[in-house]
Amino acid sequence: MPSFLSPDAIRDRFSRAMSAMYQAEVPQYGTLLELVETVNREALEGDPELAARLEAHDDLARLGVERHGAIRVGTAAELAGLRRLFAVMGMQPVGYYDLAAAGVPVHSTAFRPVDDAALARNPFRVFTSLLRLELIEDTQLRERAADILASRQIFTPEALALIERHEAQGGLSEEDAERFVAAALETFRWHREATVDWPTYCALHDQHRLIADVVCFRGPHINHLTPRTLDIDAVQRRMPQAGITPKAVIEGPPRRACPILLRQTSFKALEEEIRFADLQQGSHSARFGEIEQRGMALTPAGRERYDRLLATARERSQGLDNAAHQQVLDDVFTAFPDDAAQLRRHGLAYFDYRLTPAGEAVREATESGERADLAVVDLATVDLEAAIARGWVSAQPITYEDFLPVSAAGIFQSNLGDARSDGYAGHANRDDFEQALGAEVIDELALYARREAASRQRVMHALGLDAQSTEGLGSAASG
Ligand code: OOG
Ligand code: NI
Repeated sequence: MPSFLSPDAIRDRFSRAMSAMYQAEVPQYGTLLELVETVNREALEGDPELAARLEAHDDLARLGVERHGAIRVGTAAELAGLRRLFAVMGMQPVGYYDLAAAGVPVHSTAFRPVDDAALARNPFRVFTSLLRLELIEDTQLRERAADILASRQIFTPEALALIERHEAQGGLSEEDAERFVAAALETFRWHREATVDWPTYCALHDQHRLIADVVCFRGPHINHLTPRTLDIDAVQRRMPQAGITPKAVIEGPPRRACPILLRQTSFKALEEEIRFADLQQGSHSARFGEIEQRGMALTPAGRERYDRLLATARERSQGLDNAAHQQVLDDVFTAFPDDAAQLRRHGLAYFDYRLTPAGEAVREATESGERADLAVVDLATVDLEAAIARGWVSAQPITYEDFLPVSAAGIFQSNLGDARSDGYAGHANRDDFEQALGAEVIDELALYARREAASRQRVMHALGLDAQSTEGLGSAASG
C-alpha cells in the first residue's frame, strides 16, 4: 500500500504556491496583503477577546492564508478538466451561480473543501466561471471564439498524467504531489502574449471585455486572490493611502454585531502590457486583489430576507459612495435581527450545537444512570431550546463558506468598465452547467443544514433527549 499525501496537504501547498506566484506577478497584491496584515494586527490588539477566540479555534496561524481565488474558462472540456484537477486537492464543486441576469455572460461554481476538518486545515476555494458563448449575438464572432478555444490545451501533459495517476491510485505520493502542484500552477499563470491578433482581440473585447479575457490567452490566468480581513471597513478606507484604488463600494451585508454571509471589496484591475499575435503591442486588464470577511450562514428563510433587503438597499443607494451606501444598508438591515439567539429562534441562520461543561455533566449522569440530581427536571419535556436555556448546550454560528451572486457580479462589474450591466435574455441554466462540468454541483444549503442537524442530534442524544433515548428513559422509569 503506497502512502499518499493527503488532499488537504496538497491543497495547502497549492494555495501557498499560487500566492507566491501571484505576489511575484502582481506587486500591488503584495501591498494589499501588507495592508490587510496591518489592519488585522490592529484589530487583534484592539480586541483581545477576538484574539483569544481566534487562538482557541486555531485560526490565528491561518489568518494570513488566502481564502479564495477566481478563474474563468471557455469550454465544457476545460471546466470538466478543472473538476478533475481540483479533486486531487479535495475540492468539490459547490453551488451554482448565475451571473447572466446581472449582465455578466458566465455561470459559475466554487471548487472547495467540504468537510469541517478540511475547511479547518485550509479553506482555499476557487470561484470558477464558464463563459456562456451562446450569449454572443454575432454568429460569426461566436464561431470564431469557439474555434480559438477548441485549439488550446490549458493543462500541461504532466498535470494531466498526474491527475490520471491520482484517479487510478486514489492518491498521490509526496513526490508526485510536489510535481503536481508545480504542474497545476502552470494552468493559472499569466501570459504577456495573446494567442490572437489585435483586430480579433478588439472584436471580442467590443462584445464584452470578459469574452476577450477568456478567449485570447493560453489559459485561465488566476485573476485575483483574496485574504481574510478582520476589519473590511478599515481596509477599504485605507487602500488609497497605500496607493491602491478600491472599487466604489463594499459588497454584501453591512457591518453588524453578528456578521452574516460575506462582505467583499477589491482593488481595480491593472492595465498590463500585452503583445498580440500580429506583434501589435497593446494592453489588457484582468488582474486585481480582493479581501473578504465572513459571517454566519443563513437558512433559506434568512437568505430570502437578506436578498429582499439587499435589493431594497441597492435601489436606494444607486451612485452613492461607500460611506453613504453603508449607511443605507444599515438603515434597511435594521429589519434583520442582529442578535444570535433571535437569529436562531427565528430560524434565520445555521448553528452548530455542542455540550457545555454543564451539559457534559448531565451526559455523564445520564450514562451512569445517576440522574437523582436531575430529578426535578422532566427530561422528556426538555427540548433543545430548554437545554440551551439551562446552559447545557452552546450554539455557535456556522460560518458561510460560499459566495453571493449579486456580490460576485459587483466584483466582476467593477473591473469591466462601462460594459453593459443590463441582464442577458438567456436565463440561468444549471443543467447546461452541470453537463459541461460532468457532475452535479453540491447544494451548499444542504451542507449547512446537514451539519446543523447532525450537531443537534449529537447533543440531544448525549443528553438522553432524543426520541430513542427518551423511549429508553420511559421504560426504565416504568420498570
Ligand atoms: C470572479 C468574481 C467573483 C467573488 O469573490 O465573488 C468573485 C471573477 O472576476 O472572475 O471572485
Ligand atoms: Ni473573489
